[in-house]
Amino acid sequence: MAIWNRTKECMSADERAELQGRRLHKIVDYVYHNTPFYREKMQERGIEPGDIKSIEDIVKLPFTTKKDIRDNYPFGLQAAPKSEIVRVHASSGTTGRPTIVGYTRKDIGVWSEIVARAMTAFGVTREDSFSVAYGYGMFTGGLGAHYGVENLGATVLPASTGNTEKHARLIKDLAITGIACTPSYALHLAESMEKMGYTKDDLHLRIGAFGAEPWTDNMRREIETRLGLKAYNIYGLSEIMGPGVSYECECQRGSHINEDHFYPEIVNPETLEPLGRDVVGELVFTTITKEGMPLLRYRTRDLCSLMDGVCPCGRTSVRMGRILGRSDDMLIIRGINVFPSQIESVILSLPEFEPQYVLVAERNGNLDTLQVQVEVRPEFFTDDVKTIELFQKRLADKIRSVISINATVRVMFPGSIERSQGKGNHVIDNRILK
Ligand code: DLL
Repeated sequence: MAIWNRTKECMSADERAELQGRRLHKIVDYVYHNTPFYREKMQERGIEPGDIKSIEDIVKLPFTTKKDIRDNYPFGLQAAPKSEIVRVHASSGTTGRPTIVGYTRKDIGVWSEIVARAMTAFGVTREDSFSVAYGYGMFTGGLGAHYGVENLGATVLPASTGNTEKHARLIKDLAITGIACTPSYALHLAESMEKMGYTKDDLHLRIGAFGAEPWTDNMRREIETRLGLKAYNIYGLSEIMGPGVSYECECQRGSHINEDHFYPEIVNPETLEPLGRDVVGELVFTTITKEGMPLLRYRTRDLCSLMDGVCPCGRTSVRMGRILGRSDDMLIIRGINVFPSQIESVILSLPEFEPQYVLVAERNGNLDTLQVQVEVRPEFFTDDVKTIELFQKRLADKIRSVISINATVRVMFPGSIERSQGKGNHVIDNRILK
């Protein structure tokens, strides 16, 4: 398959390290002189831009957290002057102050370049028509994917979220060949299309660019079967850029990081000690070319590992494994770490359940309880209590054997769990309120 930017995506390890070192030095010098926050942090550590000579020197630099960005709301971490900022995005779905990220014209150019790299890796060409069904607006998904698809030269249908029936109809009538949205929305769309009586043969979909939330290989297979396409992972976060920080290629052995723009590290989330790249830990990024709001060693809270080495696709950039969860939304039930994605995998390993579920954590006295509410598939739906109890027991037993956790299972009617247009929310933690 084609490669969008062979020079950058297939660099030798030495060439890349040299480029990263040069860019790191430049960005550190830039933030030192333009962001008082970083100047102070570096002065506290007794370091100056001149101390950062190669990429290995990155460990001398301070970390940055989401709290740092919030504490400097709205524009405290912005390095470029206001006159250079052409776009501002604001993070979605968080409590308190939103995270504001400003982009210069050059930043927008880099962003549309990295998304074009991703789309090319998914096999998108100028002949494709792509529906972008991430939310447009302050969320980075819609506009981020949009600019990349346009840059590549394919046609964009800026569908955004909502209005699912009209969207489904246009996918069919306009012979749309690609779709970019969250995996939860892809399933919702599949369901709506099934209700509208469409079959895979009415559609021309062949490529899906899914991300913005954790998903599993079981979910990938489910979406692929129901929509009749090949599903690829695209990862990103608004603080660093938006979608396109990393992307899968046809080999689907991890997602290639655009390392010439974002330098990744894996650290222990408790001690912040750098870990081996192949160990699961917290992913940290330094933006080495960004002008609007460059970040040094930003703690993503995402847990994953990295894979070095040349991929059979020819790209040499480091790959990240699937996000196993976040170090901050991981549920701890009676001392056991539980990631929603683990439960999802178990649910999908049984034929009677839809991948529509909510995990409800409660505290009874001092004891944590976990309830898994999950929809039964319409074809398995019955009002026979014995059968429903059997379904509940089967799932509870499997969760116990795979994740070593006792959960109660509540089987829900088909269609009764609220569908998400954007990122799915699978966790209700009522313990936090107490
Ligand atoms: O979700 C940017 C994006 C839009 C990525 C569209 C991909 C596609 P935020 O709203 O800032 O930005 O959320 C970032 O979402 O730290 C991860 O926890 C999670 N996330 C994003 N992509 C993936 C993915 C966008 N492919 C946070 N797999 C990140 C798993 C993902 N988690």
